[in-house]
Amino acid sequence: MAAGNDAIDFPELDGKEVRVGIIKARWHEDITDDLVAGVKSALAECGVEAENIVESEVPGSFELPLATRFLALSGTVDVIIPIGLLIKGDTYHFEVIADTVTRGLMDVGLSTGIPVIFGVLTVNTEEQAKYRATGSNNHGVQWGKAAVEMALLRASAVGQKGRKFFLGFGAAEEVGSKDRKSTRLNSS
Ligand code: DLZ
Repeated sequence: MAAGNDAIDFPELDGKEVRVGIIKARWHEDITDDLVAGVKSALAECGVEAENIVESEVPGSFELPLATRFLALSGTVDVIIPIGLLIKGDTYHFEVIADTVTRGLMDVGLSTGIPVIFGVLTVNTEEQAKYRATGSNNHGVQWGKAAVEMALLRASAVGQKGRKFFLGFGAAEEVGSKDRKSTRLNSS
């Protein structure tokens, strides 16, 4: 059975108007940095402009859902890729937070309508993590492509391709490419 990046094919994806948020957790940072690099290589391949990529970070994976929600509500991005690594250790930490973080991230996508990609590796060992964060098996690559695909799906679903929704926080008008107009939900 195909695994990793061989497990899925992506169509041609035109990301030139897509704005992407990346939030990295700093636990196991050498590996989450590699995952971010994988994401960025896929975004570049899809034509996402560097100026349309917003990057932020949090201490650990537990902080990812709230940070993702803040960014989703800012109205400044079309899709968010939270990136973290949870390694099963000697304590009960992994069991306590793996499901919670997953559910939290899913909830942000469903409640805000901004697609959230699941960029959290949940593994038993550091070796497993490294295998999934390097070379042709870098899972960040499929997360980046999934992000562009979901952003385009949302644009098509809401019928507002190329426009932003202002959902509550932040200064949406100040971010993104300059020739694109911001819009408020209830503007005339
Ligand atoms: C505390 C902790 C532990 C033990 N392990 C991890 C981990 O493997 N991956 C990760 O992203 N974060 C870990 N953390 C930190 C928590 O996610 C969180 O940052 C702290 O508990 C502070 O809320």
